Amino acid sequence: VLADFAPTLRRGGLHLSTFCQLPDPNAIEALAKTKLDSFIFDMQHGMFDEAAVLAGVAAASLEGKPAFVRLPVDAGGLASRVLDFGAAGVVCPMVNTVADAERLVSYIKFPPIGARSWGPRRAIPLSGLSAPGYLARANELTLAIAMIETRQALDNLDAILAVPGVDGVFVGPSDLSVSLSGGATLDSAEVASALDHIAARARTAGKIAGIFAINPAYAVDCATRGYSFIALMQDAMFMQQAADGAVAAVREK
Ligand code: 3PY
Ligand code: MG
Repeated sequence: VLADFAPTLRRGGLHLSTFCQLPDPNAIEALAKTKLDSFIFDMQHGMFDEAAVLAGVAAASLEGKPAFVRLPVDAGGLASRVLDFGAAGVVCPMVNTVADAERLVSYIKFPPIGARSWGPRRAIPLSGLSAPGYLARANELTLAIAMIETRQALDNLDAILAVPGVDGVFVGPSDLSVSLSGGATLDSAEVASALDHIAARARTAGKIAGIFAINPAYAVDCATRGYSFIALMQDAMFMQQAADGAVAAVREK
């Protein structure tokens, strides 16, 4: 599960993930049967706790799909733990400074890049590697992704991208808009104009450019702008939109 996706993602191939906020492993099993490439279990705004991450990684891996985890704010220590559970990488919200990025890397990468503690109980069997093999390849295979979602993060973008061990950045368009507009809107025009810049700086740094896309049209636009790691909508949105679409198709007859 770990071995396949990271090199493709690093090469900039389109990778379509989604945010999972509903922690039931049956829901993840169902989504794992779709053409989505991976999942991001959301411990920040979704209902995922550690037990749900553990069960969710199992459900996703039944279909050979990687599962990332978005951490709560200021919970970097959880990063090593979810990697030990077999998560393929960590998406960390509100990485605003070089110090934030370095702290993230310290939890995710083994020395010499970081200071991750050894104990990949679940990660080793899921990776199909031996313990020495996992130690040798974990820094390459498990991803540290820093969310860029404030004006401060935007100002520090190049420095954050330059931190060794940061594999990529991931735009949170809503928080970025809230920050850039001083709390005025979720839909600031300034975000749209920052999107090309962020993708271009990430690609120049040789790092992954990721973003959350609220709908397919936005995802297509982001892919055109150079984003390759796209979280396409959220699990509950898929359910609601499919249900409303089906109901409308019947009522409109
Ligand atoms: C944001 O838009 O702020 C996000 O975090 C998307 O998940
Ligand atoms: Mg956000």
